[in-house]
Amino acid sequence: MDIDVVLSPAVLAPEALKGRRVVMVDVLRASTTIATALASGARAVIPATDTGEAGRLAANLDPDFSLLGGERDGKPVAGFGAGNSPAEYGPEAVQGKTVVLTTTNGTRALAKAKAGIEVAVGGFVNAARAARFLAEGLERGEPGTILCAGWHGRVSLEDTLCAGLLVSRVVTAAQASGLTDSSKMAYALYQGSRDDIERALRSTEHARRLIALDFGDDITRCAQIDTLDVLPVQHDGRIT
Ligand code: 3SL
Repeated sequence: MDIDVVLSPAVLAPEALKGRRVVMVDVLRASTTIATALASGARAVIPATDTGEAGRLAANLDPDFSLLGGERDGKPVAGFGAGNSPAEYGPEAVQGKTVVLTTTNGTRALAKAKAGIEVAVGGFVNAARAARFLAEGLERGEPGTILCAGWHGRVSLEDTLCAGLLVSRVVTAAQASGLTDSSKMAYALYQGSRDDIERALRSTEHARRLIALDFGDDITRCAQIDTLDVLPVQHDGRIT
């Protein structure tokens, strides 16, 4: 069963995504925000790797039908219409609009993910759809990679846990023995935490940062499993 997990973009070998379906996972919070925006009726999310690029992309859009959002190290960016809290991307804020989003790690991981043949965004909230995307790829002979966004090149527990959930949805327990080491690590980690995912998320380094910034409620939202029936897919620089 060819499902690999890349624990951080920092360990992504240049050719590693060639010919593979990719699910980019940034549980706290870019994946959850992107899935929430699309579930709330956003027309598209355009990911940008830096704030300057995001500003330029947004400047080309009708201000009545667009929203410029994002964060740096969790904090909203001065002059942007929204930060990166999924709570800011409800229908009242994004329905019918194009969202330009730049985040510290998630949108940068999406830029690297472009090397895959198909790229989707996954989190706990849309795990069923992300797992189906990987399973359908395997049926067609397309191997899959779960690319964890991590934090500034480091591994994140929350992304690894979500990768483990996706792996567990795609492989049987018997098949798990044939996985790559990183997939096995994610799978085992998830099996040990599955009874209380929110508790596991709250124990992470990034949860502590978010709580210090007063975004503790976002952790509860990001820990919900299968609450959003959306599969954000990136094509030509747009996620729809
Ligand atoms: O790093 C990212 O892409 C963000 O999701 C981080 S934060 O949760 O908005 O701080």
